[in-house]
Amino acid sequence: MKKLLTPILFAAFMLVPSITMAAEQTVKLSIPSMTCASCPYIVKAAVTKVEGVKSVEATLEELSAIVVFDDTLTSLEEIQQATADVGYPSTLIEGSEVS
Ligand SMILES: [Cu+2]
Repeated sequence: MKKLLTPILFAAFMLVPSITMAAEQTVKLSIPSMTCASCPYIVKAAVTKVEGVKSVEATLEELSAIVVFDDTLTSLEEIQQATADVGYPSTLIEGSEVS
């Protein structure tokens, strides 16, 4: 029984993380053109509409937004396009990409 189960469990452990880790990305964007308390809400609303975006946390204090997205459905470029479309060009904060 033990001899049969071990290879199956090993295969399952090898497969599961590679699937989940490839799909979800977290990026931190610098958005210097946010100037008042409404701006983060506008940015959040625009980015949330992008298909594949799971969460958006925009803060005026840091002039940044942390975006979690499924990289099989969208991309960093599409998210940056969404912020630019509503008047807030954004840039990836160097080294913030967590995969
Ligand atoms: Cu504003």
